[in-house]
Amino acid sequence: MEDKKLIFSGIQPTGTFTLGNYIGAVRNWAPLQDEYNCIYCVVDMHAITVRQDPVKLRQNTLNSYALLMACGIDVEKSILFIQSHVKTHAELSWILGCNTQFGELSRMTQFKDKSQKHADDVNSGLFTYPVLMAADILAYNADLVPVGVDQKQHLELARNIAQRFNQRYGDFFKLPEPYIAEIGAKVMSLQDPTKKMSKSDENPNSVILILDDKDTIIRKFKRAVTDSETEICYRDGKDGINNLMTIYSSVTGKNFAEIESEFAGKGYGDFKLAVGEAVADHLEPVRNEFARLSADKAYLKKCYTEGAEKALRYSQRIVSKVYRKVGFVDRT
Ligand code: ATP
Ligand code: LTN
Repeated sequence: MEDKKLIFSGIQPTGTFTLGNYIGAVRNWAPLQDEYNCIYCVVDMHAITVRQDPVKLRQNTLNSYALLMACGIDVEKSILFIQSHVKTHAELSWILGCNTQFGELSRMTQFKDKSQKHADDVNSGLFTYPVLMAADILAYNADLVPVGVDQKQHLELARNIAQRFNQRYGDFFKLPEPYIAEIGAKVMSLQDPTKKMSKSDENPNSVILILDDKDTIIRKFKRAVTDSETEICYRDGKDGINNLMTIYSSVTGKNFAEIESEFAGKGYGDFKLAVGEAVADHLEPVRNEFARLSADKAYLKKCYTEGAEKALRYSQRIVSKVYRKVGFVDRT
């Protein structure tokens, strides 16, 4: 690889990507491919921190891989692979776990949220989830990590773990920086605009899936919760409208002032319809490309096999050095 900065990011195959995943994370990944060396990963090992049906997990993992390609990740330019195919992630995770404090992990808000949501299965993987995430990033010594704003805390922890390792064993890891989009870093639920739009939301009307068809997308936007006023403008307290404006802005490229004047004097109904149409039109090429790719299983398999080989080769160099640093005996 040429001497460019390295980007790493991952997404869980816990279902079809939402518009939140797309706007907050995945759509920003493709444009980075020319300027940086990029490594992207479907994190199936993270997904099993909450119960998954094995048949669905396998299908969701393959779909997520194809969806990333449909969103413009080019396997000729970037390394795109499935986490469980590359053993260095789990190996490094163990070592990093021995350099992470119980107290640090206890403070993670995602752990608190998810252990409340899945109170019958607060397993140790859920607790050490951020350690595996740090291993994903540090196994490649990545410089930048594009994520939505909800992952900022995990990234800060990854930096702290790297720093502690460097203090104990000598400078080795780079401290990865978050790379967060200015607009759309947190897309909110359409039914409760104070909550983030999430794949695991039980109410399907809260969430736009990027494979939803046009009618479904428009119907969900028509039902979006707003407020009892009439004016379309971005203002504190107008969470629903602010969210719709953010979404509209990120798919059309228009800024908030342009959107306000476009809809001056018009009602919420017109605005919701316009947002629905703009989103559906924007996502149509992604849907078409996904359908094309999913039909070619042999090609997909070739891509993820080669991706895993490249990722293993890259990360193995780094993880071998870590083994030596912590005092493990060379195998050969
Ligand atoms: P789950 O609801 O199953 O926990 P999720 O929808 O949060 O999943 P992840 O796989 O955890 O999805 O996240 C993938 C990427 O999408 C991350 O970078 C995350 O920050 C980003 N992301 C997730 N939800 C949103 C959202 N509502 N707005 C912006 N970015 C988001
Ligand atoms: N925790 C992230 C997914 C994820 C990730 C990563 C993101 C796992 N490993 C490494 C960036 C870098 C999430 O839930 N969105």
